[in-house]
Amino acid sequence: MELLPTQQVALLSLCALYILLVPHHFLHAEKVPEGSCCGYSGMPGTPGHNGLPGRDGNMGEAGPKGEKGDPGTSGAQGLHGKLGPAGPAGRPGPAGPRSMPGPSGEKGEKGSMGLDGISGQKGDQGPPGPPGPLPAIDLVELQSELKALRDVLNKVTQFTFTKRVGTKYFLSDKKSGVFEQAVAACSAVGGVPALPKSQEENQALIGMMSSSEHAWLSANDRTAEGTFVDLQGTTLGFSNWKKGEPNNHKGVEDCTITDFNGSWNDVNCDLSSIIICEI
Ligand code: FUC
Ligand code: CA
Repeated sequence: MELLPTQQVALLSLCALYILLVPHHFLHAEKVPEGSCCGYSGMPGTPGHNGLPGRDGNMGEAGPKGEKGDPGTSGAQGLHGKLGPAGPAGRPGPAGPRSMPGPSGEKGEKGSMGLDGISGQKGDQGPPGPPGPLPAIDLVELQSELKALRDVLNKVTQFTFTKRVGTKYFLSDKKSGVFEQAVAACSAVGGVPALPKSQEENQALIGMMSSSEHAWLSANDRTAEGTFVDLQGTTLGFSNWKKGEPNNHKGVEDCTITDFNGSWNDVNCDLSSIIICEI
């Protein structure tokens, strides 16, 4: 027969009450006078069932302190600190190079009239002025200029005959050849056969020629008959043609020579003439 939960609780309660009361009954049983009671105590009942599980106990006391843990990993790098204060000013640099002395002073004023009534002489020339300000020197430009000068010097000193006019140099060993040989020889020194660009240059050129000589010029009309150009194909800005020239005599004259007088004539390019270069 199944008991309802309330019935089970009532039964258990009765059992508990019995367990509490029966020992008490036995302890006091002797004190009851014989014959005063209505009957004998019964036999102890069978032990009751185990009770239900008790409630959770209270939390225990705090345990002992644990051992020290391992060090943690390094944190990320922090932000930059603030800019520090400016350092102290540096020591003054060494004195710069001394510049060139300035130009001499102007002549002094005429002296005042002397005691004897004769006018005074002009004063002596003043002393040189103080050194002028140092010029700004661009060392890179200076080195480049120096190299260019060396290059020109090396070329110029290779030739027996040289003539400078402005920034141009005419160079020659008075060797002869056809026009193409003149072009090749001049190209070897970074130049071209002579081509005066002014009367001054034309005069300078003939200044290095003897009376019987004629020399090649760069001027030619090989590309377009009648149109004389330089070796870059640029039309001439200056020319000094002899009267009646260029005449393309016999239809075979595409190159140019100058004679000792500086007069130009178109001639056959295969003619032999002296080679004078310009750089
Ligand atoms: C003139 C010149 C020619 C050639 C000839 C002998 O006709 O124009 O170039 O020198 O003389
Ligand atoms: Ca001619």
